[in-house]
Amino acid sequence: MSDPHPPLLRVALVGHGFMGAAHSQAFRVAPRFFDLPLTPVMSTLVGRNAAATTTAAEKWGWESTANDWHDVVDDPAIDLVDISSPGSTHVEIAVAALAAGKHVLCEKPLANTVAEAEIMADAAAAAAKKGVFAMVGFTYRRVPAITFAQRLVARGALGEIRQVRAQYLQDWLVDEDGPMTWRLDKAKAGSGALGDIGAHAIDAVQFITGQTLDSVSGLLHTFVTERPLLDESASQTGLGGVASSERGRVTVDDVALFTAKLSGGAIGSFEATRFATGRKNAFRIEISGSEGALAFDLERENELEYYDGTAPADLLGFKRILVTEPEHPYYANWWPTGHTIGYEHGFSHQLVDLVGALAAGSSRRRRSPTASRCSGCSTPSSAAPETAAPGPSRPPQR
Ligand code: SOE
Repeated sequence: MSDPHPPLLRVALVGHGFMGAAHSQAFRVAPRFFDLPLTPVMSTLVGRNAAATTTAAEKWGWESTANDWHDVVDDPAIDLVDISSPGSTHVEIAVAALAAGKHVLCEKPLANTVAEAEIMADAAAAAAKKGVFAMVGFTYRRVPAITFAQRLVARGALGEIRQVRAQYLQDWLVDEDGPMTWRLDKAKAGSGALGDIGAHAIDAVQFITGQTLDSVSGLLHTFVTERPLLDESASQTGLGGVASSERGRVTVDDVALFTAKLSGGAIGSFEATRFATGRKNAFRIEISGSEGALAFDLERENELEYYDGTAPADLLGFKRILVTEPEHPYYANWWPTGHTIGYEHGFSHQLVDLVGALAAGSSRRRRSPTASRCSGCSTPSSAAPETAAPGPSRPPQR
């Protein structure tokens, strides 16, 4: 039986952009679907811009705000510091938080340089001796299909792993007038596609195969070296911004390509790009073993393809497994069998339309299907065309 009143875990989140929103959503939702042994309390949201931080805190339900991360590191009430700010801030915050006895969750890439990462690893090792916990936010390890892929490899379903292919393909920088955000500034982000999305490819491959990357050979390339600067106040919010007429220098890679040798004898090819025209968030991994293979694509995140090379010849072929069964990792706490992760958002959209219709008054067209009987009408009410849903605020931007 789970504890009906688990102890509290008072959290401070640093950053309220794209990742801040994603982490806030996790703190709200996870305790409602999973019986957690500690109850996260959304205590303090930290951001430099006071107005933007207050707005984000109210939106997500954080109890209070701070505009300097030292405040939460010094606050004895805080148990966990979640670092979702740009990479350049990670080392200082993480080391101080660990030294103050706070548990730390730090977004990837962990640090902007190897030297910083080593300092953080040492701080985490020292803190661990005092029972303080540190973790890097490689969320894709927790996509049920990826966790399941790792389990299949670990139980020998693929035999000896020989080759891996990992691609993380996005296209949000194809427009050369797309503005400079902090993600294009090496001083803040550390690197471009390599650290932002290539890091996921590297981590997922190491996680699934249980092998580390021993040696690599590759290239980095930047196609667009100057971009319009963002209006400073807007860029701090992480919620988009207005491009100014000035241009700034892009100091990170647009594309990273490399091959690697893995510790267990496998070889791999990796590609991370923000210039894969038409590909929005295609994170693909294929693992080829002596007895089988796996293929995953984040754009179909509820699926895993599995090839059993030991099957009778007339049955050979990739099989699509829908990773939505109670037997699959994490899944049992979500929805009944087959109801994909993502199913829940239909209900959110329904609520958006319902509330929009209520606010709009009598407009019937917004409420399809309605509960009313449609006598003699030529178009069934359930088929009434929708009007555009009232748009919520813009999504968090990179
Ligand atoms: C966070 O995990 C992250 O890597 C972001 O930093 C990327 O920009 C996003 O595209 C994928 O997720």
